[in-house]
Amino acid sequence: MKRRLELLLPLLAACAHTAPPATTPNPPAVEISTPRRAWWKQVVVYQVYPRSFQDSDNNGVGDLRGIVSRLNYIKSLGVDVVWLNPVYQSPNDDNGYDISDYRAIMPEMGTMADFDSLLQGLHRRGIKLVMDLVVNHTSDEHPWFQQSRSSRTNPYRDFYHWWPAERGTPAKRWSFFDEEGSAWRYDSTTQAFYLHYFSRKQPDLKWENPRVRREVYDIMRFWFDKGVDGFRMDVIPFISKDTTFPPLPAAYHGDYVAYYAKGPKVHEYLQEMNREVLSKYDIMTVGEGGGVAVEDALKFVAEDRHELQTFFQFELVDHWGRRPGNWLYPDSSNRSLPALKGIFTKWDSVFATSGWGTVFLGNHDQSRMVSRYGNDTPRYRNASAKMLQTLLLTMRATPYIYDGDELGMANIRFTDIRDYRDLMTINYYNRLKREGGDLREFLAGQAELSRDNGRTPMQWSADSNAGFTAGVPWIRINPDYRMVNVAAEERDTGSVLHYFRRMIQLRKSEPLLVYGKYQLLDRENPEVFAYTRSLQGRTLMVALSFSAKGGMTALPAGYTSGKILINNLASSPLQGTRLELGAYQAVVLELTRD
Ligand code: TEU
Repeated sequence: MKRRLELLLPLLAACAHTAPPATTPNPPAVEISTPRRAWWKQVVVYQVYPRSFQDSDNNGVGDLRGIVSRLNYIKSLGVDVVWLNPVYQSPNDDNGYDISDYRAIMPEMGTMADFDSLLQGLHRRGIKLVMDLVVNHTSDEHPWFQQSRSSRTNPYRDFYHWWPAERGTPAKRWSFFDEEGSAWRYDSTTQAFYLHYFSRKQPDLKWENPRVRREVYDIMRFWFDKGVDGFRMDVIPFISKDTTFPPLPAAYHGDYVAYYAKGPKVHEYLQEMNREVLSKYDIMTVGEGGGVAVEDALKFVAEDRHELQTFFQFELVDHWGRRPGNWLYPDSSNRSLPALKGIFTKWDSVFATSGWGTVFLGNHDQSRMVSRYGNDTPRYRNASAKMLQTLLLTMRATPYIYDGDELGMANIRFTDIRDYRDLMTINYYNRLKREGGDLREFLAGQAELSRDNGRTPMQWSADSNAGFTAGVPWIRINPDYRMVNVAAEERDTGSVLHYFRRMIQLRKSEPLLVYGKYQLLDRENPEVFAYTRSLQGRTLMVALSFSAKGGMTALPAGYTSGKILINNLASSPLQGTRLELGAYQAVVLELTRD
């Protein structure tokens, strides 16, 4: 029956859209929005940042065998998929996002045999593995680039974007990481500039060349044939370029990322990739969708486009608490709970009838979620970390949890530039220094926002170096590890870790939390984010206090009581049909009408 209903849904949707009378603003709210089911919509994904997860050979860098030794822990969380950041051969200018051999493992991470045992170990435990696919650019040490730069007539010349110097200086393109800000780098060997949206050691591949695309598809097949279960595709909307390289159109001044994400052939290439590779395997795909505006979202993920299944949207993480126009600096006035709710609600509605969303609040490019969206002071850290987990696990979207966030790990807040390892922070600092900028202000901002906040090692125990390594860790360990670590949280049933496991169990036992319709409540409430999720006559309500002062809200009209399914504090917030939430309180209730 359920299956038949699903088959009917697109039909119902089509009917609902046939020419309503001119006066009807919206089609009636029939439950046409129940999405088709798929395994990759139901999973909870756990992101493992391999450099910082577990070191097995005491060189201070996490590695594959280290992850293998922690598989039972990963299994115990209840997650279904691991997304692994790049472990391929790389000179590590950008921690593996600069690949010099796509079919080899970098020695710091181990060997291909170690990779195989990780894949088998995960599969034996019923966990899938998603790899990072970084193909907008390679390392400048990749043999393709070595060939390409060697002469203008080399067969690999056309694997990258070159601008011959006799044509003058190319039109400005901004780089995310470059010390001088430009995405063009002059190379004297052939007297030409090459394009690099990221660091000068990350030249952009020329997707316009069909040989490049064939190589990429071969790499993808290599990993799928090994048994990996999907790809997270790094900056995938950037792959297509207008190769005439005109001046950046005025509409994109101040937002070059949006321009990069709108290349003329991006959809043609993704459709080809889907036809050639993705459609042949039962796998999952998630594109890193930086720069993709909400109105373009479905072009990437609507089922009938045959491109990707999902992507990460950056509207929240790129702007929340950041200075408009320069994301390296914080701006605490640039955060309001109604705005945050608006973003979640808008993105939910995009995928109401086709496509599918993702939700995340932290990853290896972000500071820690509890520090950024919650409150990491000792008094509120646990409650606010649990509250944010509740949000992630009750949205209609595939949730991604970054390692350490299941413990409530917080920002380390480096104050000395020598502690930083991230080229983005270091290069920008050097540039500012050269230009005589305000270094103190910059460092104060990075203490809150730097990517290294999210890259400090996993905190396993109160032993030395948090049980991460017996060597010298590649980046400092947050000194709070003595309090916040896996071993301590395992012992304490009230810990963030225990709550995380309960919350995952709740999501997995309630298909409603995956597929149910989302409805925002109490839109303007400045302290409480509340919404319902409903499916087949049942309704759950989620109420989250984003404030140390707590907050008030109420059951939606028509409901008289609620049964608490999960609560991150000991006290019940229910007072009749009102909810009086404590500081950072989070509850999920099943609503009833008497
Ligand atoms: O990140 C791309 C990146 O810089 C985004 O975080 C960007 O700020 C966003 O898309 C803009 O909206 C990816 C990787 O996650 C990162 O670690 C790499 O450094 C980068 O690509 C280069 O490969």
